[in-house]
Amino acid sequence: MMKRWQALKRLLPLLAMFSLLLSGCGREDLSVLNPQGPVAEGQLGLITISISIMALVVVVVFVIAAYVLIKFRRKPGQNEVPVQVEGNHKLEIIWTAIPLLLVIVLAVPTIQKVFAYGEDKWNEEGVLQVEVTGHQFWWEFSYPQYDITTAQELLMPVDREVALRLRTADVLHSFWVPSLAGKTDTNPDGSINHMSLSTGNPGTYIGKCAELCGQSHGYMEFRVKAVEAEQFDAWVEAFKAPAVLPEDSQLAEKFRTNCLSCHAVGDQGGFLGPNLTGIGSRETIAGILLNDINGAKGSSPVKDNLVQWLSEPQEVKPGNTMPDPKELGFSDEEIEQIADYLANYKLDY
Ligand code: HEC
Ligand SMILES: [Cu+2]
Repeated sequence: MMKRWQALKRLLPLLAMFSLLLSGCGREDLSVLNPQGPVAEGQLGLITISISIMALVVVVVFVIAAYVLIKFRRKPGQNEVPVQVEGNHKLEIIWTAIPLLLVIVLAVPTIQKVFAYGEDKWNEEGVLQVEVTGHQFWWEFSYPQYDITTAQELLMPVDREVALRLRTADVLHSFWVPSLAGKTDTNPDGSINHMSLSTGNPGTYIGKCAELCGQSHGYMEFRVKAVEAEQFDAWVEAFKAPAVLPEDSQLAEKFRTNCLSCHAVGDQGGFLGPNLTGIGSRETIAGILLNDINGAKGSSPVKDNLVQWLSEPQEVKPGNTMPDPKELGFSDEEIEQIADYLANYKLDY
């Protein structure tokens, strides 16, 4: 007895460490336990049903096991072999029927919801259509109804259903916004997956790629920003304004030839990289450097983050496909100027 206690005592610090480690896993903003829309609410319902059934089974089994262990244990002086029982129809039927019933109770709502949430609502009246494309390691959002393509931040109006068509430009990714809906894979076989989401609460909801997709998979974050309908309309209008380029014409030319081969601003440029229109009013740079006044060092966190990204893109997101601007011939000073230009490229909405 004494020995066992000593061994346990030695394990205690280890157990304490594990519980500390695990407590670090919870991120408030990535929790499914605080749903902000009907889809996430339904999914939380499924979690609740399955955990309740599981807990019920565990409790019943443990109570029966404890009862049997105590009641039928060998008592002092009791040496004869107890009566041996083989087969009991009643019991066998009971312990087959109950699990079957539990599985049915779990399966019916699960199958219903899995199909309902993956339904194609693209052509339903009044929905906002958004095409989602996963890239290593960023998200592209296109709004065919408005002829807009943006990245990293999916802006949506509150109280309007958003129908999503999901695909990938390269490997398997998974679109997941814990507070609103998910997860839905983007398949490399060219097929398109559907899902929908909506919320009545304005706010910023964090999303994450939920399918290991390469070196910087863990940094493949995005935001879903729900705003009032008027604000959404203002964003659409601001987005469609003519492109803003750096004021210095030499720098503008350098930016156009080196950066707009992949990036777009306004109606100019390409789509191999994230659209940079209005990047100064986004909440992140590259989806992972937070433009939060309290979080970043300087007086302009957006600019600081841009400088950091443009100076060492491979440090921020190892394995990403953007070339190092320094290798494209940009000096530290020019990076500073480009960062300044992009930080001030804001959309008024
Ligand atoms: C070969 C294509 C390519 C070129 C050229 C290129 N980029 Fe990029 N850029 C990318 C890709 C791809 C990403 C997304 C990286 C990621 O997040 O995984 C990116 C990301 C960015 C971001 C962050 C975007 C966001 O949504 O937060 C900025 C800012 C940026 N690039 C600026 C520049 C500038 C300035 C230049 C010119 C010096 C440039 N890029 C040249 C492909 C390119
Ligand atoms: Cu991914």
